[in-house]
Amino acid sequence: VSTHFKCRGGVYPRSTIERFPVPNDKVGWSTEYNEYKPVDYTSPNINGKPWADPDIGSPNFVPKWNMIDGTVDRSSHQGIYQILNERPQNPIGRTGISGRGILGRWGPNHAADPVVTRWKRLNGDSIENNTNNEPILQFVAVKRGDTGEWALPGGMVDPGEKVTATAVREFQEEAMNSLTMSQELKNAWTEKLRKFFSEGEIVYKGYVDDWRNTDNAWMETVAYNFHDDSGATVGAITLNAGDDAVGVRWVDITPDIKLYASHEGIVKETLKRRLLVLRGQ
Ligand code: RP5
Ligand code: MG
Ligand code: MG
Repeated sequence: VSTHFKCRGGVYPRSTIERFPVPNDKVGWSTEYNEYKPVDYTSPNINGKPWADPDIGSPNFVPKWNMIDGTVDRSSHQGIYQILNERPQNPIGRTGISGRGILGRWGPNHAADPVVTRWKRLNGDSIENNTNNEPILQFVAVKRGDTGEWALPGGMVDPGEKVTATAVREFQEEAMNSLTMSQELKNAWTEKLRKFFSEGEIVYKGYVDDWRNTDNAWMETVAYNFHDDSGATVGAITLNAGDDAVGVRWVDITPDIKLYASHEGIVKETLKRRLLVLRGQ
């Protein structure tokens, strides 16, 4: 991502605050924009939440920017971010709103995204082709409860959690509804899918153009591709939307696909890589 669009313009999520307009040529911090006066907004709902930072200036809050800070990773996949007036600055640029908005962390808010794929098949065996005679790759998408958009079933990295573990946990929560399973059933599934989920490959790492981003808080992710080549493991299970997901299904990765945040780019990159592997390149 060299710029951002989805976190510019319009009303900030779950608020009535209008973002200050940021034209394309005024995104970068190095471009002068004297009129720029974003509203400072940190949602009162994140106050005191265990996953949220205290306010900057709070007596016991001594964040270590740009590094691992205890169990919280405050380093960015984008490189070193700047601190201005004690606040981290969005590495892409202006968003029209300052503060943390509804994000818990100042600076990077780390997430993980599972890109679970299979080839589209006809009657279970032959692989279906598109008009260019290329096989069609499908991925597991969830319908997000907040925006209603289709998205990768990703989520936030818990303090101290390994990022790969987050990707697998979020898939199980949002696409398999593991949160309502008995511990026994959950363990059985974990065991059954252990090998499948141990063979993930990173397809993207970095900034996410998420509508919640602000000038001082933003989403970053690591997206892992877990591919079911034969379609016999995850490709064959019954999907079940859970947690904040309100729908789940296999979606064809087509050129005109529209998804939440920067997820189109991530699934298209996954398709490119899978086709290369398929052709033995
Ligand atoms: C996106 O938000 C990430 O790519 C990930 O999919 C998601 C994490 O946030 P929640 O799903 O927990 O809201 O930026
Ligand atoms: Mg989740
Ligand atoms: Mg999620």
